[in-house]
Amino acid sequence: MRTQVAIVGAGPAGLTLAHLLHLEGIDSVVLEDRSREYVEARIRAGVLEPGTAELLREAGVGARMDGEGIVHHGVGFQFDGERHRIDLQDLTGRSLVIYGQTEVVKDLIETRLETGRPLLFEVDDVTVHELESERPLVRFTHDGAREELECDVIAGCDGFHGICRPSIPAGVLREFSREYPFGWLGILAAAPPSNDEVVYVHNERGFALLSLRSMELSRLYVQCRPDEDLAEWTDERIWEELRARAGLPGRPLNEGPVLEKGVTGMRSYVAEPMQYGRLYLAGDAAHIVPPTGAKGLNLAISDVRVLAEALADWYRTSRRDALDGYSERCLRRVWRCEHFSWWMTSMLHRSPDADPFELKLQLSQLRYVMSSEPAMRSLAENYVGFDEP
Ligand code: FAS
Ligand code: PHB
Repeated sequence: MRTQVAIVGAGPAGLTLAHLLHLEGIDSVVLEDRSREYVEARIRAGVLEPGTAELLREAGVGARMDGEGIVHHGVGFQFDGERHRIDLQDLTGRSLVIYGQTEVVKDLIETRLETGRPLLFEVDDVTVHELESERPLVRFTHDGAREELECDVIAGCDGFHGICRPSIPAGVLREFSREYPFGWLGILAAAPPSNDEVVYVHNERGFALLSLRSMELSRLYVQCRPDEDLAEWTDERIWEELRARAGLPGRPLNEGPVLEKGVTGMRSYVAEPMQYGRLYLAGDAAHIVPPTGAKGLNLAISDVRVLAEALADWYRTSRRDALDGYSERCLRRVWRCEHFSWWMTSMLHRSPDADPFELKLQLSQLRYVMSSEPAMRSLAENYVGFDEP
């Protein structure tokens, strides 16, 4: 088999890259180790920055998002028994689209299959080779046959636990990371959202997040231990904890059947550089942010926008400067998002060994942000994201 760009991973990064390349007339093959059903069923992110929404529209993949997505002009914060709102539209002139990552992935898969270009599910034993040469190789097993894919470039879009980043020789990468002593227990509930917009809740019992997927589906999270045993969290216990943390007099939470629940660990992680020879890393394969800033999915899309432009430039002009500058250009935005996600996480979560001093600092910071327009504007511009990827 031969192609121009071999893409490992059919998450938002890999699928978006494949389509952006297709629009440039660049051929690719997408290799995914899970089944289509598994990939389409993963409940993950929900907040699309305007830049992400615009890219999907421009790429012709935004119709269902515009039909079913919910536009949010603001974001809520709740602490000390009070609800506050930051008006994103007023402060930045930009708004968000609430549209599940699950739906984005379904739209991208549908679009890919319509092009007739290769998207192989349930591939096994993917390995990458000859990264320093001009003819890198991807080997994999599909339908019981061992295949070899020759290409010009490999895009490692295989997430944090993929094989591409670890294929870079030892000593090349500088890795930066922080593990958090807590995680999120997330539920999808058949209950109309109690809130019009996403609400971040600071509470002495721990963080909670009130989000949604539609006017009938709530997406809710409570901070928990990173190694939480899901079996210990009955639906009733989850609702009880959400009421205790996020309930306000006169603002009851709408409750309903829990359709899906899961625990997500939290870490900050960056691998530098995001490229080695003919291998380019994008999305979670290169960096991870705690979901408190709603950046993970948006960063992945931003990386592949830069990579697709750089590859198109190279194929058009044989000039390599955009490709050679890929990592440096992405990392500027990556580190801005890493800092913002860390800052939001530190301000809103109660670490297990938290002392009263930390609580006082957090409340002081939250009160300051909600009472100062420059501070609100700073949070708002980070939350809606920046134009320059
Ligand atoms: P992904 O991990 O989405 O995709 C990688 C793909 O590569 C997967 O389909 C995987 O099956 C495949 N793959 C892995 N190894 C492979 C191999 N060896 N061969 C072939 N394929 C391979 N972000 C937010 O903004 N908000 C959230 O609320 C949020 N919640 C999250 C919850 C969970 C449980 C997780 C894990 C992440 C969450 N994220 C959230 C972050 C998430 O949205 C990621 O940022 C986003 O999926 C990144 O997209 P990709 O880089 O494409 O990686
Ligand atoms: C979500 O809707 O899943 C969501 C919203 C905001 C976040 C993280 C997740 O910061």
